[in-house]
Amino acid sequence: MSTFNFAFALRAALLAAAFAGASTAAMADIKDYKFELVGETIPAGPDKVITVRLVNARTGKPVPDAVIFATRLDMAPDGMQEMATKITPMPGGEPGTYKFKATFGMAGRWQLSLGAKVQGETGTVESKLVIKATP
Ligand SMILES: [Cu+2]
Repeated sequence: MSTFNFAFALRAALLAAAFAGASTAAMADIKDYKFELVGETIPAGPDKVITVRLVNARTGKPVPDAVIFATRLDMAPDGMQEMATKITPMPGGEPGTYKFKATFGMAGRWQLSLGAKVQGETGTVESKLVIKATP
């Protein structure tokens, strides 16, 4: 093998390795992302703050700058799906956590439905979390 051919082969191998690495990273699936509640119980009452964390389940890392576009909070887990309450996004929180304000009109289990778009991923993260409002 001449010096030229060796250099070419080495460069091709490095390129192939770099490409393989890049394509693995790009293959992260939208299903790898999930929401977690930060604290599972909240006292019932007005203007309570709900904090959720969006994580990449493969890496365990929080995911900042997601666009949360669908939210609903109702008492479906206690058979009262018609009992919905307004939910308002709030600024602040650590990167990867998202805060909302809501009024929990009664104690019991509330279901928080969330949808999110993650930067660089196609598809939608959809999640339903159950929050327990305590008396
Ligand atoms: Cu209720």
